[in-house]
Amino acid sequence: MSQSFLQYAQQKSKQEEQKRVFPGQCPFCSMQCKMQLIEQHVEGRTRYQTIGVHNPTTHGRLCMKGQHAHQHALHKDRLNHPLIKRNGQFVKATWQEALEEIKTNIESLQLSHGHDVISVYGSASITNEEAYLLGKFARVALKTKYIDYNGRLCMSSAATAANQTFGLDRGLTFPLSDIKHARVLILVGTNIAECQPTFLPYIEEAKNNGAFLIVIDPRKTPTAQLADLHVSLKPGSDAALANGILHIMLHEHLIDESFIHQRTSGFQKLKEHISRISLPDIAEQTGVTIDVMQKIARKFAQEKTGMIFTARGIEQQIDGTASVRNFLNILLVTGKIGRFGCGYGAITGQGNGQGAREHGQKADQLPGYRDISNPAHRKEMAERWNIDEKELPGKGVSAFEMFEKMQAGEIKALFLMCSNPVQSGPNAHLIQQAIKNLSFFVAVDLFMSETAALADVILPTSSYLEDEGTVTNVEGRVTLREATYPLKHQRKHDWQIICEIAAVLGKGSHFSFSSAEEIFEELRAVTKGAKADYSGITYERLRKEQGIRWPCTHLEDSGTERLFEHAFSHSDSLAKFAVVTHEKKAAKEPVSQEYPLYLTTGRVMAHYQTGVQTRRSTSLVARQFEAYAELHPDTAKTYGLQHGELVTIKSKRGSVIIRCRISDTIRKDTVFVPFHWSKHQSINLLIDDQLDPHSKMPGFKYCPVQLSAYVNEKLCEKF
Ligand SMILES: Nc1nc2c(c(=O)[nH]1)N[C@H]1C(S)=C(S)[C@@H](COP(=O)(O)OP(=O)(O)OC[C@H]3O[C@@H](n4cnc5c(=O)[nH]c(N)nc54)[C@H](O)[C@@H]3O)O[C@H]1N2
Ligand SMILES: Nc1nc2c(c(=O)[nH]1)N[C@H]1C(S)=C(S)[C@@H](COP(=O)(O)OP(=O)(O)OC[C@H]3O[C@@H](n4cnc5c(=O)[nH]c(N)nc54)[C@H](O)[C@@H]3O)O[C@H]1N2
Ligand code: SF4
Ligand SMILES: [Mo]
Repeated sequence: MSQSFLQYAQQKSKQEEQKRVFPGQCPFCSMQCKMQLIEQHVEGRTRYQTIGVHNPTTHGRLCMKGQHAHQHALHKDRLNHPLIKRNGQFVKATWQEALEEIKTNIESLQLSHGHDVISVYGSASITNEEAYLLGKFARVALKTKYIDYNGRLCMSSAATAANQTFGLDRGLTFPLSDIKHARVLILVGTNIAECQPTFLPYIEEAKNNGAFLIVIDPRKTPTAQLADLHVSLKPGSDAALANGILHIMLHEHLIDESFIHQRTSGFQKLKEHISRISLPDIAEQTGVTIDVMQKIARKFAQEKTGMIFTARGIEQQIDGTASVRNFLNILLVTGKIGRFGCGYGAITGQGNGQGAREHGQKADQLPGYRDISNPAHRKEMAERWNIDEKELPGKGVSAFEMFEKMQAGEIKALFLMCSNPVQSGPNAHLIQQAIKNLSFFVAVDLFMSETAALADVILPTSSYLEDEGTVTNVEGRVTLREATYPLKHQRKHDWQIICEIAAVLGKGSHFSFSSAEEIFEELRAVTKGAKADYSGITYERLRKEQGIRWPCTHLEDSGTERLFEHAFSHSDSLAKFAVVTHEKKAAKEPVSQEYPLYLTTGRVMAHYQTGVQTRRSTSLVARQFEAYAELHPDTAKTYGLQHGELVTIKSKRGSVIIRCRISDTIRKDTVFVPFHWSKHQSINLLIDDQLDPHSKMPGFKYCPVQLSAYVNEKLCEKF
């Protein structure tokens, strides 16, 4: 007995010896759960396991995506060395060859066509250091005005709305720990249970304290299932619904007059506008009864505290900015912002959805939320970058508009870092054609994505396990992602790749960084005095304090938990009401006899974005291996469709073939399809490319379609 115990103990200690632990932070959503990868050699085999690590945001929780993230990071499909396309085939190249190829092509194109011939497309899945550096690379090394990023398709409507209403855009205006103190929560177009699973306990805590939960979503999602009131509105009708709620609030005098008087401007105009609204019209447009609107208005106004959260359901609309602003109007008329237990939460999406939108990847923006068209901001940044202000390019165009310019031949080259627009952009046919039209295209990725496959040069990069840097999470908390897993093969970090290309283009002196921390030191310095001020944050502090919420203006500053307690960020300190005319919706492609159903798109718990990463994880694929079309049983009956059958879904732009999932969790006039799958399941082949005029967001959540049972004609011919 004692001998076998000894043997056991010896074996155990040997295993422990062979065990290595790597710190990390999940590469997926905006919760940025802290984790550890445990690598263990047992009986000749290496086993991997990811476990959660305690931290102030998620307290050690992980969802299924985080638990299996290492499966894609360690996957055999990872790119190991640069690739150059020769005669239509990718061939293995050295870094020197790849850099030479890039230099020659960029220099000759810019010589013939000017600096703006090249565009840069970035991402909110890279670190703050890399997002900052990419913006600097476009402006200082390439000297092009054309830079934008995938966050344009993600957070731009919420960001624009918050800027217009409050004068500042930070995802949550309060710490997550305040949520439990709110008496009523309104969630608009956000499926937290599947998209930020480790956020959900904060909502549950509020509910346990007696909070009333209202979820506004055309589907009864796992989030909506927790609601005290689920409002299943027609897709695309959020702006109208908010007008209905405002109408009742004003009519029944459910408003906070002293807050409106002291802290806002523009109320009179809103009041006049709302007085002209007809509630029966709103009920017709939204599919929500006046009774339900009354319930929301009364509950939200009468409770002492309340919060409103929005995400892509309301935001990814061609009136997304106006719709969000109309929900912010509700916060303002009831005085539920700037005090404890109240506020606005734009649920950020990608891991660095917050930070990556602050530091210069946007077409109109310089680091720290500076404005590229503001002469004072330009002067400041030119000085800090040690360039002449005249050399600093002006404002470019948004993500999708860059593809339009590629198609038109005006932009002839693209440097793409960490995105897969062929699958994630609207009107995917056009994006594909635009990319094929390029003279030169460089993609930096972990894998041969659908978009990278079209590149002339692919550069292999490091994953979350290997790449250290800071990431700003959903509550505006800047966190340090430690990463010590060895960088294998010929892979390089995104920031190293940027620096090396800058060097071959003769701009090395502006990009002479040898670590992420060195870049962060520059980012701190240049954001001093800007709206998104990181100047008080250091790696050392982040390690010690486990994250700091910006603005943080000096080393003794503990950061900012709650925004707008005393003043909003507009120069007059007031928040601005917006008049939102929901009739503008007429600009949207209408449902018609030919295209009678609304298509809306989104996510499932097991997969992430275009699926390039999660479709390579066996555990996640096992949970969901293909796309599906969620349909109401009555709709399925109308079209003669059975659960599990294939259906063709067609819009004016294209069609896809997808398996039906029949469920009464969705409206009868609506079909839902997740966007994680490619080829004939790529739902963006159907989505229109009309953009919100303020944020330039496409309408991913609204598209008139028709359905028909899929018939395989080739197969039919055989019988
Ligand atoms: N599992 C998973 N988690 C993720 C991601 C992922 O890909 N997979 N991606 C991350 C990213 S980048 C983002 S941006 C977030 C997205 O997070 P969410 O915005 O929560 O996710 P979506 O599924 O895109 O859309 C949310 C909901 O909007 C609803 N909706 C559709 N149309 C309308 C409408 O007209 N009005 C209203 N009110 N609601 C509507 C949909 O039914 C859906 O349930 O998730 C992040 N987390
Ligand atoms: N129909 C529809 N379309 C949508 C949406 C929707 O709800 N419906 N949502 C939109 C939203 S919110 C978003 S955020 C976009 C997302 O759209 P994309 O940005 O296109 O999606 P990802 O799949 O995250 O693409 C990231 C790519 O970068 C690679 N990658 C991962 N990590 C790294 C890294 O560290 N460095 C580099 N260089 N590469 C890396 C991955 O392998 C992958 O190929 O899609 C948008 N498109
Ligand atoms: S996907 Fe989001 S919630 Fe899930 S483990 Fe990763 S960061 Fe956490
Ligand atoms: Mo996103």
